[in-house]
Amino acid sequence: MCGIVGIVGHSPVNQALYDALLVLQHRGQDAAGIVTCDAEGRLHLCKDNGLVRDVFSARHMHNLLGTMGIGHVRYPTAGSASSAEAQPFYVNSPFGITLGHNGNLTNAAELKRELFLQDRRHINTDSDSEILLNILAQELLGQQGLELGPASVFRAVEGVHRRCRGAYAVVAMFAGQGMLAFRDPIGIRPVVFGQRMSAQGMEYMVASESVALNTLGFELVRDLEPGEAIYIEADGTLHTQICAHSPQFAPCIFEYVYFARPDSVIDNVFVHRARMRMGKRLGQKIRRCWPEHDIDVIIPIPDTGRTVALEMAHELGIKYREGFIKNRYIGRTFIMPGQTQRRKSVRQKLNSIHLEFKGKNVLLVDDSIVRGTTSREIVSMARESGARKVYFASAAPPVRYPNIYGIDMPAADELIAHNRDEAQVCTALGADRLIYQDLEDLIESVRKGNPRLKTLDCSVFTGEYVSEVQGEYFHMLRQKRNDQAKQDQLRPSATLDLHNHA
Ligand code: PIN
Repeated sequence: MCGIVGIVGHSPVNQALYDALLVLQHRGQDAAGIVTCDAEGRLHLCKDNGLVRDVFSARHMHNLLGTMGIGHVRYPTAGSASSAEAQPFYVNSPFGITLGHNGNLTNAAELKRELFLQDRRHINTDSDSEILLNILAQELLGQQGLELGPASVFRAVEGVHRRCRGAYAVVAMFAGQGMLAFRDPIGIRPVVFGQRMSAQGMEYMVASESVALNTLGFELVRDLEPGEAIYIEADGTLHTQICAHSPQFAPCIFEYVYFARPDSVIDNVFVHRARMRMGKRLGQKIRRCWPEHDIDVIIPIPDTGRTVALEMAHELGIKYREGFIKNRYIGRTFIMPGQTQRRKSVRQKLNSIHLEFKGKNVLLVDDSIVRGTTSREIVSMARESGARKVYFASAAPPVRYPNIYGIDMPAADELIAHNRDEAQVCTALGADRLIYQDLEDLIESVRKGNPRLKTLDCSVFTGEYVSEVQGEYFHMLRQKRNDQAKQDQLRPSATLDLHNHA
């Protein structure tokens, strides 16, 4: 997962872009980058691996001149260890384009071949964002006359939609000309835009999440529609257009489960409210399916688990207690592969308050169970803290299939629920009972906020993908994720940033 931002303002945008990336840091901790464009049309780029606060120094900030710019934070994905893959990417022809992308192209290999053979373009990284940038550049080049303006930009985006498959929320900038943002025709990844009045006129901002607009004093105008593009000229003139022929609308449900910040509104749904509804429905399920339960206390696994657990407790009339304390200062950990280390890292991050567990039947609540390694460790911590019975509830249904739309998830066979039924997952976690949210309830928890959301991408639960995907893609994905895992094990002190996503 990644975060994107772009601003067309009337005063320097370097600080605002930096602040926006800080607010979007949860979407990617692997690398960060900003590119600005000054009054002469010259681009200034700074990007590297690391957290936002570590990538940009005061010196870098001084060099990021101009009133228009874009930024990106990147989540670690398979094969992306090199800083050469930090974004935004740049291509000099035509016009000098820079681009940042959130998502994943499922036909990247084919596009890369096409770019080389037909378009004579060389792709120098394994990043599909570099491919996307070159496709956009090529689509602009292929047009009659070389005028850059809303019409040619939107036609180029149409071309991108025609050629690219998968998920992409994109921000791009044309040197000295303007900023472009667009969303794939299925609207899988989120993008919003907002405006702010300044003394010199209206300023515009696009971002992955509305929270970035809020903190910078921009008013949220709306989400981009699936297949829609927005082009803001350097002087602040705004243009929007739907550039896809038959857009569908199936945004990713996982944004609501835990990726997005709770204070964001995505596709008109308050993320926080969606999580509250998940808790309520999960509570109702327990009342329905386990009326004779003997739960003494509900304990959340911080952070996302809290909202869900609180609503469950309310719904069931059971006590809610904080039983796990998270170390906020954990920072970077040097991980050696293996169970002992994994155990240690969970325990460095979370510690239990014994008295909340001792002699009690506890229900632990988390947003989801993915690999299961953290969850298993937490169940055993609860037992060691003296719990009599340990029950586990997940606000999302079993995650059984790989994500192909830009969420960094392990290969299918590393998912604890892959090829396991619920009872088997419960045993694997070492819990006394496991309660999963029903998919229908999860979907309704989100849809209640916006009934227009007829479909959501739920592929990690169902294995049904909302876009057309070639069978060989899954084979390639398995290879890539497995190869990456092997590589990580070979690195003498493989580093993994232990950010807040378990
Ligand atoms: C935690 C979000 N959430 C916690 C991410 C753990 C799965 N894990 C998914 C649970 S936070 S495991 O809110 O961002 O802090 O099932 O793979 O062990």
